[in-house]
Amino acid sequence: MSEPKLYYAPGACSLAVHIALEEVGERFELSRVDLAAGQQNSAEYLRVNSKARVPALTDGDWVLTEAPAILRYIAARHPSAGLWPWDPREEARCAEWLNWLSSTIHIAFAHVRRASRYATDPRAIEDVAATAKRTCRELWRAVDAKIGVGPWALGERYSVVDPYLVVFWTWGRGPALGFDMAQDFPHWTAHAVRLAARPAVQRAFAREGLPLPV
Ligand SMILES: N[C@@H](CCC(=O)N[C@@H](CS)C(=O)NCC(=O)O)C(=O)O
Repeated sequence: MSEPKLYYAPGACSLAVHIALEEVGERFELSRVDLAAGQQNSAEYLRVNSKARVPALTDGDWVLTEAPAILRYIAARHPSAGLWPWDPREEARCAEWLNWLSSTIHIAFAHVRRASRYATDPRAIEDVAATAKRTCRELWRAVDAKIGVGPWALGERYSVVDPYLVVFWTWGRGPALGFDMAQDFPHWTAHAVRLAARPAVQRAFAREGLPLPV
């Protein structure tokens, strides 16, 4: 096996992949993409991922994009780490979470953070962002209820869903949403704090310069 390279941006959804790589103990390289500087649109990066997004995982000439697919790949490559359940119902539950997070939760947040992609009139852009923020609050509440007492998203089993979830938890506390995570989403916050006790999570947060959930 050669050493994979993760293209990431600090605090972006690539953080989930970064944590998963740390969890399985695989040697990997990190390559930072400066999103604020628009590096995702550079010719050099577009040759890696023509979709102009992070994460991308490369292994020699082989490139994989889309966070859920990369998480599944890392877990499948290291079955002994147990990050992906192989029981049909548990596996389906895992896929259900990943799909919801990437197709609904992430996209709702994108309407707040990148509202100008969804409207052109300045007032419409403002409205898209404000409406999406309310939608995010409802979705954040739904995630909180679905996590329940955990301890993990799938119950007793820690899986790739858990590091993916913490990404959205950090976005909740960030400036675009500014939610009081501990007060408004206590189950999700307990989950994030539990996650923060894991050495793999601590290494990834430290490397990306992010404060751990408290
Ligand atoms: N569907 C993709 C979405 C990736 C994505 O939107 N990544 C964001 C960071 S969280 C990004 O690269 N944004 C740069 C941009 O929007 O220009 C996935 O799940 O991996």
